[in-house]
Amino acid sequence: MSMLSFERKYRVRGGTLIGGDLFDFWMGPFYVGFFGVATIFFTALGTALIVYGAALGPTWNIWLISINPPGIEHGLGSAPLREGGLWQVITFCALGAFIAWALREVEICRKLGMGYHIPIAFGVAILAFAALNVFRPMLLGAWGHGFPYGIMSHLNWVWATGYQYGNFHYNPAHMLAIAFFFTANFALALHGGVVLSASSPGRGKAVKTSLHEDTYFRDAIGYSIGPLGIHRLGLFLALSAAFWSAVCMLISGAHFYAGSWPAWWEFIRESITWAGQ
Ligand code: 07D
Ligand code: 07D
Repeated sequence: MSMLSFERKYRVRGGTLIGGDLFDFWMGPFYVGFFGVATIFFTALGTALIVYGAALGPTWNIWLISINPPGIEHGLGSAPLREGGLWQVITFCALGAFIAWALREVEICRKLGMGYHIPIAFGVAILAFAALNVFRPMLLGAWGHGFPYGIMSHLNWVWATGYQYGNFHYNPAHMLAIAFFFTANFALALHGGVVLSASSPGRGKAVKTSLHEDTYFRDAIGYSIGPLGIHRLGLFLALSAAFWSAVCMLISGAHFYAGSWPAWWEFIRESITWAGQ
């Protein structure tokens, strides 16, 4: 793909975290960098291992392929390749690829003199992944508590893990995470809606600006958070959703709370003024 005329201005050298200017160049539209090479390495190795795991059987059906974690009996030790060892190396590759990608984002931010909001946001997604397949298994004492890598099999894991704690909807951090996911969607719908309505006034009419957007919300609900504020709110809502998701899983297990989540709420029945009623 040819370089757009204005891109040359922004293709500045420097800002790398590692390797000096060794990989400080672009391939077509893509910045390479040390972490670009590292991402490709981990992704290629991880994908090759998934294909190898699939080749071991029993199916090539894309929906049913599953690379499973080791059995609980292997604890936190390393397992033979065919008994969960593959899952362990693939997990390492996945984390390597995610973290290298986040650091590549940091390098691009540094080149452009921007803040680090995007890598920080991706870092929260990585945290959620690590909560499921690194921190929680470590807290529970076995890699076997991680989720399997398969399109349908990872859904079975979510289902089974949820029912292990009775009704998972009663997990208070799961409630918070869901409320943040719903609110982030709500905020994006309002934001997308108001921007499109201001920029689509109808054929032949002048496009409106953010002053109209602000006025719309002041007229409707008495307050507008403003053009910068809506993006701060959006990022806060989205990151909170993933953060409380990580928390909801880290508190589910013998290290913190192993019972059923509905039963956890019993303390309210017993401790507040209406106890005994
Ligand atoms: C749209 C950005 C683009 C990303 C996409 C995902 C792969 C995997 C793997 C062939 C919003 C690309 C997918 C590279 C291919 C193989 C072996 C992001 C967008 C399009 N899930 N999950 C899906 C992952 C977990 C859950 C779909 C990944 C947890 C439920 C896709 C992870 C839990 C449902 C997928 C991960 C969980 C899904 C669509 C990692 C709790 C669905 C994802 C690395 C978070 C939905 C069949 C999407 C579905 C779905 C990928 C983790 C629950 C295959 C990569 C263990 C309940 N998940 N997932 O659009 O249709 O994300 O499943 O953590 O219903 Mg999942
Ligand atoms: C982990 C993904 C990280 C992704 C990364 C990047 C690539 C590259 C490349 C496209 C966290 C991957 C990138 C591979 C792709 C290209 C080119 C994101 C992750 C790093 N639940 N529940 C959640 C709801 C129930 C249960 C979270 C709703 C049941 C369990 C969220 C409902 C039971 C777990 C949520 C519902 C149950 C969860 C997921 C409704 C099952 C988790 C979002 C309406 C019987 C998971 C940290 C998330 C969690 C989780 C929502 C129902 C169990 C809050 C709306 C009652 C076991 N549920 N749930 O975490 O918290 O994203 O994970 O019923 O483990 Mg739940």
